[in-house]
Amino acid sequence: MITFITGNKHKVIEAENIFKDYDINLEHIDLGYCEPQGTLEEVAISGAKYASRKLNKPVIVEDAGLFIKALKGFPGTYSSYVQETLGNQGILKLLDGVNDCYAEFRSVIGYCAPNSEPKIFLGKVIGEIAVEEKGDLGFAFDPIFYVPAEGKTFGELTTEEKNQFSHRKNSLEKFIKWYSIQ
Ligand code: ITT
Repeated sequence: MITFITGNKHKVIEAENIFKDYDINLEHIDLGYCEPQGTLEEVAISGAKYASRKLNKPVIVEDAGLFIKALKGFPGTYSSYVQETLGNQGILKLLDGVNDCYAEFRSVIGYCAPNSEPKIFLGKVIGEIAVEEKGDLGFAFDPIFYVPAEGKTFGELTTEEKNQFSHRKNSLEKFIKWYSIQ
């Protein structure tokens, strides 16, 4: 049994859908942990270590973000705050008149068991910031994250479809592969 520590219900839905193909039981607890200001990796390491000690259980946490090239990686580690404040319309305004629309989502999974040190697993997906919001599936930045190979934004993909190649799928799959041979 692994406990996924998150306060984001959308992450839980996606993770459950990914884990169902494997023989690993996943439970979810919204423990809340203090996120230091730092990289995704630093946040995942400290969160996983804190939660595994606190609950005395093996846990995973995830720190994720949207990195927009023309904005030098913004909102990156500030993604959650920026989504709540500027929102998708605010991001589209910042990119008004900008040609380079390259962006990537990154997800870092931190795993830790009570008596060991944390391990991290990085997943990415590359795409573009769309000119307008499209689709009402998914959450947060999904309607403005356009995937050229699909011809659709994440907001137009079902959980199953997004889970074929998302940043979260890639980080969780790396974790699952490692965990399965422990
Ligand atoms: P927890 O820390 O409790 O897991 P959170 O929502 O605060 O939940 P993060 O700190 O990892 O999660 O913040 C990442 C933010 O990046 C998240 O709140 C979204 O705004 C955005 N984000 C991450 N993954 C996303 C995805 O798959 N689709 C759309 N937006 C995403």
